[in-house]
Amino acid sequence: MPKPFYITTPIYYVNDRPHIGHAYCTIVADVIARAHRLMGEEVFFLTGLDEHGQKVQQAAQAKGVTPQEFCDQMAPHWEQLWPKLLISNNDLIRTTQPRHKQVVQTILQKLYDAGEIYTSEYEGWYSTRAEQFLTEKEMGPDGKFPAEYGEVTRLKEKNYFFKMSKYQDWLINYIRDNPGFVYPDYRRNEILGFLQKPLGDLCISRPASRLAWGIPLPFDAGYVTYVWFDALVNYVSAAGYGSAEFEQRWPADIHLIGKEILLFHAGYWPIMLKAAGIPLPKQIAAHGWWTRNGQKMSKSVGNVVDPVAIVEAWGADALRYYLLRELPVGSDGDWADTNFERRYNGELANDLGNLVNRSLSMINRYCKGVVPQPAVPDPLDDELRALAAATAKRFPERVAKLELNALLNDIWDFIRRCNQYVDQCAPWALAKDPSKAARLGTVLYSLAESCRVISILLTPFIPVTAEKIRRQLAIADAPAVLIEAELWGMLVPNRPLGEVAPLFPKKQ
Ligand code: ME8
Repeated sequence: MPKPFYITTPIYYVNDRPHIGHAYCTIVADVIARAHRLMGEEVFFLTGLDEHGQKVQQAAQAKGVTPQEFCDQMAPHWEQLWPKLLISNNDLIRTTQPRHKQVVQTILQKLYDAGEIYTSEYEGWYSTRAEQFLTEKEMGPDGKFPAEYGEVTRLKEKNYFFKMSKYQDWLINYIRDNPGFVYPDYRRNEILGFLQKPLGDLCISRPASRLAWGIPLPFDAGYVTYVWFDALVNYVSAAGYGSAEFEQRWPADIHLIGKEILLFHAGYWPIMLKAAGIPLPKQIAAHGWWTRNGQKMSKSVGNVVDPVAIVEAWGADALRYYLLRELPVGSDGDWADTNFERRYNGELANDLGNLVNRSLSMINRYCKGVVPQPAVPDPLDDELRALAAATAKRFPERVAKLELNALLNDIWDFIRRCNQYVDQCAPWALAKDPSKAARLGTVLYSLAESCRVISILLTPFIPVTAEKIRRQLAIADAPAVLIEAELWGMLVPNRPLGEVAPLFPKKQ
């Protein structure tokens, strides 16, 4: 079996309620996963939940339940969200699962045995919120730590440290020599800039007396594993580290993450893997942040966009479309309700919805609902056909470069060209003249073929709508495959259409 295309999202903190930012990352990963499936590849798409650490322990205490009970109560908020967003993940890892704990302990033991871990007495500033020791690097010019670290206290502890600093030069060279490793380019420059300063060794333990909710160190039961060390390992534990399956799946092709956790993924993680003798993932891709009407989303401000509310009001496809069309992967975006509605009404309902609806309705009206037989094409048909093929041909390269919003722009250029073609060819006028029957058949066939091509190209982005188009064309029995978008003439003439219905009801 060939190696599957392996893509991951971050594992989200189980104690949060999912909002549009989490939905965004998982939807982008889903579009990439579906695009690779459409290209005929086997895909392993992983998401998951980060369940250890102080925040969970504290939240559970406040609720009077055990941390495990707390996680089990919170996990369904996440597990139930993904199907609503049409997420096609193959696995969902929870860091409290035995399969994960075992692998974390195996890797820790391996590093310990290899002399990559040592103990040291450490005194420093500690942020409970960030669950990390802070140094002067994090301190602001006013001598205070930024508010995002919450309460910072002085701690003196014996802890275990991972010898990260000795790999710093290796990492810098690796990132320089592998320009595609960190995406986009400006994030690669950011991490290289960051690596100008010494990384230091990583404190990978927390005394169990202070924090019990974590994976015990295999070589010292008095300590649990630092939550980030635990969390990053999910990418290999879910892939079945230690089994034959792992050799098949690993390395991951893309770790998709938000820009704020770049250092963990492009700094700590490659070093952990290198030290453990595990190959590196091929790419760390960092996306940007969504704000709402220019403001950072936060529960206290009350401006959080709830993905479930959007799905209930507009449908999952509309949400997926907006998030992907609005910005390139990497850029920040601003959620503006008016903008969402404008794209829904203008691009989904008008451009796409009308094209499919009027094309197929005309086949109903003028051809008794049967796909017409095309006759000799004229230059307008040739042009439409060439644009369809060119759009489909560009698809793999766009996906490989994560140019998903540019890919949607390409598809919409084609959709708009099709609408223009309708106006130029005016089938309603041709229908009035019996001598133009052959031309009418050709025009309507070209339109039905265009709808077929569009349904394939849109499958990763708006899978429900793509399927609806295919049902209306009566071709939903066969799965969409990209190669068929490059071929013109796949629709069999003289076959009846399915039931034709509007794709996107207009909303005011
Ligand atoms: O960091 N805009 O989990 P997390 C866009 N458990 N994306 C956003 C966003 C926003 N406003 N807010 C969150 C953690 N995200 C760790 C990860 S991985 C080994 C451990 C997305 O629940 C974005 O992808 O805080 C970000 O990286 C992720 O949610 C963080 O989720």
